Amino acid sequence: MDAGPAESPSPQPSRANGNINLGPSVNPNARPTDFDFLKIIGKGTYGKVLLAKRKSDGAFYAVKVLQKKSILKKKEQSHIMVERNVLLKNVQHPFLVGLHYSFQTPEKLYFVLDYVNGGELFFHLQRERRFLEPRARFYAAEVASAIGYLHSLNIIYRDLKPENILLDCQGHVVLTDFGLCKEGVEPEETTSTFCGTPEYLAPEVLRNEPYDRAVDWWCLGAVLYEMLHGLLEIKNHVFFSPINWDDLYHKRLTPPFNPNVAGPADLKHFDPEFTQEAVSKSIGCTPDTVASSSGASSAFLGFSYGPEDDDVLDC
Ligand code: ISQ
Repeated sequence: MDAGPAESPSPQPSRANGNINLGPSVNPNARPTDFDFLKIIGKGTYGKVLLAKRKSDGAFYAVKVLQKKSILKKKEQSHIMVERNVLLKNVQHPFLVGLHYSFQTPEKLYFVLDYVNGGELFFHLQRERRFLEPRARFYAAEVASAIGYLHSLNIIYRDLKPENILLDCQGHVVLTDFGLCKEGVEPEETTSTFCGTPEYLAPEVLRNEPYDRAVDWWCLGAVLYEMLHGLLEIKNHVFFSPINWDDLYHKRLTPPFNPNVAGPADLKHFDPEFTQEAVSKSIGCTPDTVASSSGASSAFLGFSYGPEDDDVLDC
């Protein structure tokens, strides 16, 4: 923190004058005109993150700007307060984004954060498809270090995913986006608020069941898997971009070629080398006569599979 925090121990928002209590990080003298806002570098549900240059000293920051009106709805507000509290709970770790100070105008909240410009891990992973094991291990270890630290403060991160993992200019991990963290969950305690990105969420979170800090290790496992095995599933490859996979699955796409068969007995597309061969009589025997003599029936228990009676062909 490089701004002298104001005395404000209460974590509760105060709506007097439309002001929100930003707690100890608030810098009462700061204002938006202190900065030149240069670029938008991120967007989320609650606002934007901008690259900003402080006029007084030329320092660069990532300034997260949130619209009060969009967060004053109760649920969302609790997220922001959680974010503020998490960022302020003296949460300081080499791999967690640092909050320098915060301030507000009648319409907006401003969080002045470390600016990191090594890119999203997700971006690098997409470009390189996958990382070799030592590189994946390095990132996973830095993330694990940050997660372990949050857990030591009884904070569950919950929304670990490659988009929230940035790299700093040296290539170290920086975790951002504490808006979805769950505070104050003791080791033996569980919580059940649903939040986060479905792809990476632990099953208990998805099922809305009570969960604990183990969900973060689940997410780390998912991220590590993606780092090692590649982000794409083949279905997301640009080659397949015109394909709607749901339409495809439901056979709503017209095939580019019609085999034009006359009916089930039309075998013109099978190799005559097969179709001209005589069918052995034993193939038509009942299971009893074949299996009982060889003792083979028990070796293939459960092998038979089939629809009930109507084993019909479509054409
Ligand atoms: C810091 N630097 C770059 C981007 C960011 C996005 C969100 C939060 C902090 C950030």
